[in-house]
Amino acid sequence: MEQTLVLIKPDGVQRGLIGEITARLERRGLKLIAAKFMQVSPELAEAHYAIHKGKPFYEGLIRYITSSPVMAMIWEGPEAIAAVRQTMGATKPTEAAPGSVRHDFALEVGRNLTHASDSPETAFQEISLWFKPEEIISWERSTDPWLFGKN
Ligand code: DAT
Ligand code: MG
Repeated sequence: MEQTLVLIKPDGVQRGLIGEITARLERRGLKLIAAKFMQVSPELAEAHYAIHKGKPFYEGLIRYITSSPVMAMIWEGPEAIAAVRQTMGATKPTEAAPGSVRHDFALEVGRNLTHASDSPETAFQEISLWFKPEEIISWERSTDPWLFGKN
């Protein structure tokens, strides 16, 4: 079972879209295993976006993610990494598939509402960067067999 880090960025929080976005993940069948509402420090932002350091949008990206609180979560499920990125849509909202979060609620790449891990390696790194092991809850959901069943 995969786990993936999801952030609802400051624009999502400010615009009152926490419920809308998490509802889509819940409705799809993904399972929430950790969540915290937090102000991101410059140190955490820089570690999270280290791969983008030096790019023209890097400084603005750090300012954006630290500008106001975020909702950080870990979601679990079969192919959770691909599933969540599909639910969020392409990085540039005008290229995001209709029905995706970024298509339905965003216009600009600099205000694209969410972050989601893009591979098993980055998911592992990002989960350990954002959450302590004791903040992650392994739990039995009564609907798991109806969502995670293989035939
Ligand atoms: P994603 O968030 O879809 O994984 P990414 O990892 O390529 O996208 O980039 C991280 C964030 O950086 C992205 O959500 C928004 C910002 N970003 C990426 N490309 C950008 C660009 N060309 N101009 C402005 N911001 C950009
Ligand atoms: Mg990315």
